[in-house]
Amino acid sequence: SDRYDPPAIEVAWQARWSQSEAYHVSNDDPRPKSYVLCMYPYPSGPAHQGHVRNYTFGDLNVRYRTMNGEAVLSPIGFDSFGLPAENAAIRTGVHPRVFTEERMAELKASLTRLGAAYDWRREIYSHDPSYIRWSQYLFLRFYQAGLVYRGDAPVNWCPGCQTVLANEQVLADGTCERSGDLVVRRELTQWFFRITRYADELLEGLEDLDWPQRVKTMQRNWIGRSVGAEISFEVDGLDDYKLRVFTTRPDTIFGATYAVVAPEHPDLERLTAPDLEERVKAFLEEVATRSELERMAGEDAGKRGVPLGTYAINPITGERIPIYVADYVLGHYGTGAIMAVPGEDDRDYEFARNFGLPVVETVARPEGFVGPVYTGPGAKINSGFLDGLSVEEAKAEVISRLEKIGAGSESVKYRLRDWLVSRQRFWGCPIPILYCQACGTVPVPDDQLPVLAPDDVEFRPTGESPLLHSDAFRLTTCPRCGGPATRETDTMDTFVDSSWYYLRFCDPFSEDRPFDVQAVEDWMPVDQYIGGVEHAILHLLYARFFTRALSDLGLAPATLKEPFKRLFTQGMIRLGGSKMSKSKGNLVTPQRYFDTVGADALRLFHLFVGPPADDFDWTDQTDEMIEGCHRFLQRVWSLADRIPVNQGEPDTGNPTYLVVHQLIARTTDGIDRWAYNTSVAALMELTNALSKAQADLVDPVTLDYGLRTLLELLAPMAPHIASELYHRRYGLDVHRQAWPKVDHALLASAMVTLVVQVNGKTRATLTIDPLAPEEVVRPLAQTAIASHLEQVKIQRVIAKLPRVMNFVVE
Ligand code: ANZ
Ligand code: ZN
Repeated sequence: SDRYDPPAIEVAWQARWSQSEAYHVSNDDPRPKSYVLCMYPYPSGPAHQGHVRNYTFGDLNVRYRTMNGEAVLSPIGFDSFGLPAENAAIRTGVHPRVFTEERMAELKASLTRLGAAYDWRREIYSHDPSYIRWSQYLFLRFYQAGLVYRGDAPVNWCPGCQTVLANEQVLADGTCERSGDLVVRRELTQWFFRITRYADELLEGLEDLDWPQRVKTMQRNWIGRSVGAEISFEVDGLDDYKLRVFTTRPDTIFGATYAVVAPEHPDLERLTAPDLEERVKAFLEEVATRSELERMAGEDAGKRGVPLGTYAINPITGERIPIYVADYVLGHYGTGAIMAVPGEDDRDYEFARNFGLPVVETVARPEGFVGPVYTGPGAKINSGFLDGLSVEEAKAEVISRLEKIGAGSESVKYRLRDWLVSRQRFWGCPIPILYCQACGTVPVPDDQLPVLAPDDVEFRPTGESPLLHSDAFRLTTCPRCGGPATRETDTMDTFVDSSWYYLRFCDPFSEDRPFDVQAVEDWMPVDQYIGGVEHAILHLLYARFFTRALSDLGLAPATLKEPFKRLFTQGMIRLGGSKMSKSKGNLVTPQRYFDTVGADALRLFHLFVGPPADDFDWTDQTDEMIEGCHRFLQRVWSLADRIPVNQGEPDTGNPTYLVVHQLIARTTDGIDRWAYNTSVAALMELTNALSKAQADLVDPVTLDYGLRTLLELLAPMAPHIASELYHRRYGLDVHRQAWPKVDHALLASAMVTLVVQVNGKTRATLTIDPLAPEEVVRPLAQTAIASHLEQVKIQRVIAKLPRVMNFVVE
């Protein structure tokens, strides 16, 4: 018997998996289909521990589902466009493709070394000309459907560099990181996806998704649906003009003591009295230097503004109120103008105090309330015909009055803005549009796709895309009139690439279309999507938009509305303590562990360290824990050495047999609940139980049965050692075995009664598995006595499992 040598057996099994194409699935596979997907990685070089964690979870799901009899689509690819490669090109002169493909090869090698099982035939990467072609093709379908348009949008503009800057290139003090000049905001014509058309659908679609609540909440807030009213104010001295404001509190209209327009408001000039033009102009120049965040939340936010010298007429009260321009009102939200109610709105109050404007309270304050601004419910006061109504009643009443007099109506607004996809960058998917003097904006014909960037360009630190200076690329002929035309030189946001890659994975083989609709229908939606919470908003929202739009355009199945049925967002790994330093940073690269304790131990550690959704700190003790996982696998190895192969019918009456089934149940339950740490704990327990049984000379067939089951349960978590031992013992591939089935009748007969108490009084009894740990039992117990836990606080839980669980409450 030889010693456990993880690197040797792991590399050997990886070679076998790759040769045997074990995880290739075909679209006509007869088994029930499922689709497990990890967010495709940005190729940043060799894997780091975040990758290891992510792809370990993904691989566990793939192998587990496969053992459960499913045909599992497990593809991978690379989100290979993006800024880092372009910046490296500027620094080193190496072409972004060369740089990117080196990083891709490194990451691919790490993923393979981790033992993750993929159908590599389906690999896709964003910069592949065939992927570019179909990204451009889809862009043009959206364009034809009116879901892509060109419009003006503010960008960060550096007057020194004469170029647009990404947000990351603007320093905290608002200056350019390169020139040191003050960055200003400027309008530029750019391309947009009309995602706002789907705002309501994207909101409603969240309901049925099996996603973490907090991710759904983030998406809801990002879409930001507000119900209120649009109200028209006449402006003194301006005939045929109405200033439209958006408010969520039309009931407060009697307290509107001034109005405000955003600095970007299109009618600002008309609304400015001649003697104030100079002051307004100076104010606008000052505003242009501030970010949106500073405007809304910075110091002095809400206190800056200038009166316009004009007056609006309140359509309900007939009152004349001054109009201001102020930077706490944003140009692109609502109507870009508000009625200000300092009695019931904090920002309005700050501003009113600063400018000495009157405050009128329109809601009765509850007894004991202190403070100038009250935003809660109550009876209307100082509000004419609304007095005595509740806030909600008053809203409805005002809206119906406004409708009668033609001065307003109910209105719904969204925070969500259209998706700006133009990037002034080289390393991205070119936008397939031409500009012709005669014909205007012309889409590149499908048969001229893909539009590819040329290779012979120069990368210079000017901040401008080399495409702008490549005449070979830029100058072309118009496909409509044959006259001279120029190409769009902007490329697409890389989020466009990640908005449809999961569809292409279903059918990366088609040469004549982005994907076969039937293949997408067969595999989609993704049954389990896995990734970081940093993608909770943009990527997931854009992908959901793409799926819905493609479905509506007939390019994806009509029934496919949501791409990701179930989402799991894993916790983050924080580097703690002394490991923070860069010089020691190499201590945590996976390679070091691959070469010593092996991938299986590292995988097991990531599964064992805590609930997968939680963050954890990588500290000086972490190595100790990985070492511990290695020792556990060594115990499994030597146990297999001590237990001879003895196939036959196990003794179902043997206590060891019962333990095996109790632990099958717990391992399976842990996997199904994404509580992998409890599954690993169960396997450790099983190993101990078998060790003891072996020492006690338990029936050899039952022992062998126990060990065989242990290896099957271990297979999705530590696939190499499980494969090796299983193959040595039984000559079979463990990953092709059926997932062990629990003998439920046996477990039921071994169940015990748990008494659930509140402050020592019995309130319920439960039948439980005698080995179930507290974390499994507690939620069951809590549900059983839910009525006794209402309106009390649990102080402590005293558990004497499996007999008693006592909740001490206040
Ligand atoms: C009067 C009022 C009275 C308001 C009151 C609030 C409280 P949400 O919920 O985010 O939709 N508002 C409208 N457009 C704005 C803009 N472009 N920039 C900044 N603020 C704007 O908020 C809607 C409320 O935010 C609107 O209702 C408006 O102030 C302000 F007691 O109108 B309210
Ligand atoms: Zn033309």
